[in-house]
Amino acid sequence: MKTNHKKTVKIPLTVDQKIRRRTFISFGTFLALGSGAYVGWKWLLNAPEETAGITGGARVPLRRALNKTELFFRNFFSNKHLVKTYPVDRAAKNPRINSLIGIEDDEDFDIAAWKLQVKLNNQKNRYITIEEIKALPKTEIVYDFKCVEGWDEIQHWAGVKLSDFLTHFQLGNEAEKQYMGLETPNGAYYVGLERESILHPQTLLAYEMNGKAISTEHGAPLRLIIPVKYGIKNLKRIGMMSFSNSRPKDYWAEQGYDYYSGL
Ligand SMILES: Nc1nc2c(c(=O)[nH]1)N[C@H]1C(S)=C(S)[C@@H](COP(=O)(O)O)O[C@H]1N2
Ligand SMILES: [Mo]
Repeated sequence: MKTNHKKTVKIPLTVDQKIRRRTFISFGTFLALGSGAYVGWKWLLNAPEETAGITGGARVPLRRALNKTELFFRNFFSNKHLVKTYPVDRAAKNPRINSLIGIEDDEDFDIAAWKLQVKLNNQKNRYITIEEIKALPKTEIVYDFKCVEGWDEIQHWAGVKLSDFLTHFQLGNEAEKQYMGLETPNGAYYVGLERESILHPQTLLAYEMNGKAISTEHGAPLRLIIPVKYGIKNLKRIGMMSFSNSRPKDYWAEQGYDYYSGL
């Protein structure tokens, strides 16, 4: 006698069942991803705030990720990579004026008495006049200046290469430090910059724009032109220069902007 093989018959799912199954799967996926995101968000939210001060106080893991971008770019940064330059006739004739912190709020400023204050490693100060700076080799650049607020403009600047300035004034030991801090004479606007960017061959202490002395609004008598950074780091009217191995205070980083602000 032959045994009867039990046949398992696959009954096709009805359309209704198919829909229900798909709904179940997609709802399950939604639930899994959703709760994952929620847990992640909770983790970030419960994470302690970064110590206030240098940066705008994001949650520690988030700030850590932002600081990692600085490390990443610093490691891959090459001083041989140059920002694109343009012919002089492409430069804006009346470059825009963006913001005047440390300039319009300083009624006591006397340009004739101005000297650049450099804080040395031995805690002493060195004072350098604009004539001493203008006596150094002049470098010009025409490049696309970019502001984080979303505008850019081709501009023509001239001054001394920051690296030439540091060599000439024997600030080599100071420049060994990881960061440079710059401030306006009244201390109202200030930036911090890492060593690689200050030594970049296109970084200038500028005293001319479009072949003439820089105007007050654009940062007379001396401003920073650092093409590898966004406008926020290009401090106008430099009063004080310092060096350190920890990040100097930075006006916009305190407001939550990226400290590195590189291009
Ligand atoms: N002292 C000082 N420097 C400053 C600023 C400022 O407000 N004060 N603004 C920065 C910003 S956000 C930009 S985009 C550029 C604008 O330079 P400009 O006014 O010469 O175009 O200067 C930078 N340097
Ligand atoms: Mo800016």
